[in-house]
Amino acid sequence: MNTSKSEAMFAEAIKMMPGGVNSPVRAFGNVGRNPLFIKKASGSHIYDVDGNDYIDYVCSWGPGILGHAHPEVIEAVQKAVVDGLTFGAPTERETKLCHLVNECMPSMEMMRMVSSGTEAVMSAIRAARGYTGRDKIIKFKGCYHGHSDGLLVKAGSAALTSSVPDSAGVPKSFTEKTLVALYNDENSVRELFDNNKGEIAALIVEPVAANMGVVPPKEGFLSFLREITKENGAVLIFDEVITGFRLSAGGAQEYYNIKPDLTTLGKIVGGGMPMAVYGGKAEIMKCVSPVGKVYQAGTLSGNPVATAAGIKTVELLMKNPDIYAKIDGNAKKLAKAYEEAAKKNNIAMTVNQVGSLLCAYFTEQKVDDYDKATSSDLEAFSAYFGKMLDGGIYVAPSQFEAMFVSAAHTDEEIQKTCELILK
Ligand code: HOZ
Repeated sequence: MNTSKSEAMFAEAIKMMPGGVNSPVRAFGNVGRNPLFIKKASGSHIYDVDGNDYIDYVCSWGPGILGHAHPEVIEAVQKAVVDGLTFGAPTERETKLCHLVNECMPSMEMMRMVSSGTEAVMSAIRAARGYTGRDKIIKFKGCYHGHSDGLLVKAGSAALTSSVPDSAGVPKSFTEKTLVALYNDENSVRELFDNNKGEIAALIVEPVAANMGVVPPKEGFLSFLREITKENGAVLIFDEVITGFRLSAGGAQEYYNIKPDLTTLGKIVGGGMPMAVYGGKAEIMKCVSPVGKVYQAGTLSGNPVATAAGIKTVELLMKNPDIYAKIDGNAKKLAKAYEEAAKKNNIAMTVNQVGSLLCAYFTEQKVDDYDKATSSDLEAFSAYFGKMLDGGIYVAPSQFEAMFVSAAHTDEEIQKTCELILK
């Protein structure tokens, strides 16, 4: 496979950007390769600048549930663009998107649009603190909620593979109100609530942890979180930046039938444009400025082009609920292929799959938390990644990211992927 143009572009990029990239995981740092520079993407395929064509299971880390450059989404964006790129003033589209989100996730009675998942989470936590008048929050080891200072504690995603669990540059005092519990471990949560009575503003969780690979919640874990937060007067925040509109149109909260107090959305809700949302109980959201005293603002918040892409994407998902059975079924086929390949080649492997999210870990342990996820053999992962890439399949260049299946993946492509996995 010729990647000479990508190599040349990378050599230039590293002079100008740390690692040559604008987000660390893209640097392919832990898989012994240099990143591919992408020219375009369409449907289930992504094409690099050397003309190589890959079946894509990164899907821009989640937004591409309909496949890349869906014609109806592109048309909506093109129509919006000619009227102007940004106004910094209200548009009708923002309210329309709010109604669609509320229809899918009734727990989101009121909401705010921002520009990234990081911003959504940061703002939701501020709202929870303003509402409760308390300072401490609980997060889970291995759950990733963006790169704001207070949340870069035992985070997942690239913070796992870069071997810097807690980022440099974050003052200790900024994270001292962030308490860390163990995912899927009820006792660890109970202990934190018991030891910090009346002090916890919020508990934030990825309902399916998808930044340490893919780790589903144990049965009853999410309802336990619902109960204990209620008992302690703390706000339950579901970080659905990945799971929102992916596990179902109503996200993980519909999939597991749990109603959080606040939710953060990103990725799919912007239809591939930089947009995210936070929202939930009106009583809490009314604490946000200008109604309440919790400040949050942004020039590009509720951007007219991003809202056009988001509206069309959400409408298409709502109109075509069969998509979910299809992508779930295809993810199951892939999971089965991994399991068969592991058996055939006598490789220690555990496969986790929830809806269209999946992850194969190179470990024989059942992966239900951070420590087990990080027991995966990363050299074996690198070898597997190289085999897939050379075979024309683009999967995340990190063990601790999910594999995303989209509605654009055809049966033939799933079959081709299964065959390569089994090779
Ligand atoms: N934190 C994102 C993955 N979980 C980063 C995605 C990107 O590099 O675009």
